[in-house]
Amino acid sequence: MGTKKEDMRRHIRLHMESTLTSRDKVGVQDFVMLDAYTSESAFLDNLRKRFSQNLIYTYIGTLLVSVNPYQELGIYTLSQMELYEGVNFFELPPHLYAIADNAYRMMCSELNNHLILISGESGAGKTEASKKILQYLAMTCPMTDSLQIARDRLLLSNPVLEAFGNAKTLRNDNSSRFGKYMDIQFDFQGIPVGGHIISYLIEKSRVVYQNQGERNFHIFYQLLEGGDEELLAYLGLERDPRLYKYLSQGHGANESSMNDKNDWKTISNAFSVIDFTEHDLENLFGIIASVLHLGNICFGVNHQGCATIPVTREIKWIAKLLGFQPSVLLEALTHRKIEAQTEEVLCPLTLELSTFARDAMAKAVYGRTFTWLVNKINSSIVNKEFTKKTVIGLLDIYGFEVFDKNGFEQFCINYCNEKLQQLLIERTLKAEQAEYEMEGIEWEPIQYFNNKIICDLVEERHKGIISILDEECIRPGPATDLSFLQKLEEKVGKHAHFRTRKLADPMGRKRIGWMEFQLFHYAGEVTYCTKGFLEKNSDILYRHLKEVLCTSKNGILKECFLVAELENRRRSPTVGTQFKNSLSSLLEILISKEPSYIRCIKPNERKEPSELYKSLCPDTWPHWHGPPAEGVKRLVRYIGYKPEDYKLGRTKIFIRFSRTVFATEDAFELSKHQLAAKIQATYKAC
Ligand code: AD9
Ligand code: MG
Repeated sequence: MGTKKEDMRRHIRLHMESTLTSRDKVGVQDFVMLDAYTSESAFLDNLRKRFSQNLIYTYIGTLLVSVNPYQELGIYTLSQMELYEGVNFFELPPHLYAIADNAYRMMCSELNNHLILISGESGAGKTEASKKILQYLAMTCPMTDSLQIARDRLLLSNPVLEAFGNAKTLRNDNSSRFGKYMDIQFDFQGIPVGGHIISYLIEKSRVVYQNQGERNFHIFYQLLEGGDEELLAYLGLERDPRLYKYLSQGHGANESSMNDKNDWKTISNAFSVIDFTEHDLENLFGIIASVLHLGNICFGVNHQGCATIPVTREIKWIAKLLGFQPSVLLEALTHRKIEAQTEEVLCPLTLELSTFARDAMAKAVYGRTFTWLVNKINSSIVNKEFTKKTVIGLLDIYGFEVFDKNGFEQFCINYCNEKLQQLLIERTLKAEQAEYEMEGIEWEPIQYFNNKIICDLVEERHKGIISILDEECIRPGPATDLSFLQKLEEKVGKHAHFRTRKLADPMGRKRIGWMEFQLFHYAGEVTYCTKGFLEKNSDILYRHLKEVLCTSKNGILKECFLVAELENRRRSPTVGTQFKNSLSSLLEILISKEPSYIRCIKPNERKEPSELYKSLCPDTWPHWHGPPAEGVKRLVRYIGYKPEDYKLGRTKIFIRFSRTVFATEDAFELSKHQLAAKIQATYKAC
């Protein structure tokens, strides 16, 4: 094996040397080697050259840039793993394995904790990268027989968490809807002995509602598609996902590229390895099925305008699976307990509030079950025997995302990405330049946008958007999503990175709705609709429903809903504040470790291989909503047309000099036809 490996390395080195002379064709493997390495166009040009040769990885010093190939490239084989094992970092072409191997060897030699921080927008390849790194470490690190099970559990925790925490969105068919930080623990000999996972804010709203073209969490479809007849009968479920309201709103159930049946097999096997008992699984799928039944409950209205529910099969199934009396559940879904002076009074709910209570129950049950799942996996993978451990931490969060409509979820996700970007800036660009200064080294300052200003805008105590939202959530008197928007205008209206319709210039105004605000993120402008912000931030589950859930005989719910919670009368922190606090703890974890960085890039919006074309102009991305002529004007201004280069007609753009078109083509690697088509399409569509 040793000789074969040496031969391959020699072959690769020879290949690298020969490619040095053809760098015009394949680019350079480290951006630092570019003559104009701080120029954006030289960077893109190099990336494009490499991508066209299926070279998806490039270094910037020790930071790895990865472009999602959207195809299998055969670069994650066992022999590739062996190739990178124990080799000096720059000796072989850039690869995830080199990053993983380097972190591992440094950890072993310096006996300190390491971190691999993977960032990039939604669909850029972070989750795939983190899985590949875990596989690399699992396959190449020394191993003992007794620890093989720990390794298998670590690996198999991934598909289970993905089933419950990932979903199809418009941007990614396997989008992470929770943040994940995983420590891989090693003993003093560098043997992986266990792990520990921390999860961050799962997108619970998806359980009850999905946008057009999107799906609920994979697990629902996997269970219906893969579960055997006996299991489905036990849970009272039909096989067709379209029969369930919580699965059919987005109409994305049957359009997925996911293989739910196969994935069900994978997770069924994983459950047995990770130590889930039959009883655990019975409880777990009892909960998943109950959520589906909950969604199908139909409320009626009595002559007083209050919600009613007949004792339907859904109520009976939920009561059976979760272990309540059907009448108790019925009452809790249609009434609220109000505390009068000496006693509690039952107050009937309107149809709207009952629907709200039902959805709140579904979200709470799913969200807490997810936390239970993470804890259960942790109890199976944490190794308590080894007290002296070093770790490699892997961070894989939900990437920056922009849709046509962005809500509270996107606000949280994008805030999280701002925080990571800030960490990256603080620890790379800023730290490095400060060091040069201290050492008296001559250097050319690199211009970069420091996004701290946006982090502050979101999170600053008493002044930031989260604090303003919290104030609206707890203040007495009628607070609404609109009053929240007005408070924002009042308190952060002058901020350079914030805008509402009222504050925008006349042209920009058309692009912002009455209920919306815009943030100018490091990755682009995002328009958020405030509708639902108050409700989602407060995340209220009526006390009456909580009481019922605390009496559940389902073993998992028993652990998730404790009576002690009912006794605590203090208001729990809002979702926004909890998220802010958990991100602050995450940053402390990250800062305490020796970092390696991977920045993933999404090459196109269509999830297509071999296509590196992103957006001609970030201003018009992802969709331009303003007047068409204005959109085209911005586009051509961004790609560098001079006013004398073009004239705008009523429906067409006339480009005067062919060199203008050619230059644009070169820059964006679009054929003349594609570019013209793109401009025309944008002109017509936008
Ligand atoms: V999100 O923020 O969770 O929405 P990610 O995690 O950045 O996003 P993900 O890793 O899920 O993106 O990648 C999206 C899809 O791109 C995958 O499902 C694969 O189909 C594809 N992909 C990503 N990386 C690779 C790769 N290295 N090789 C082949 C890849 N395909
Ligand atoms: Mg992901």
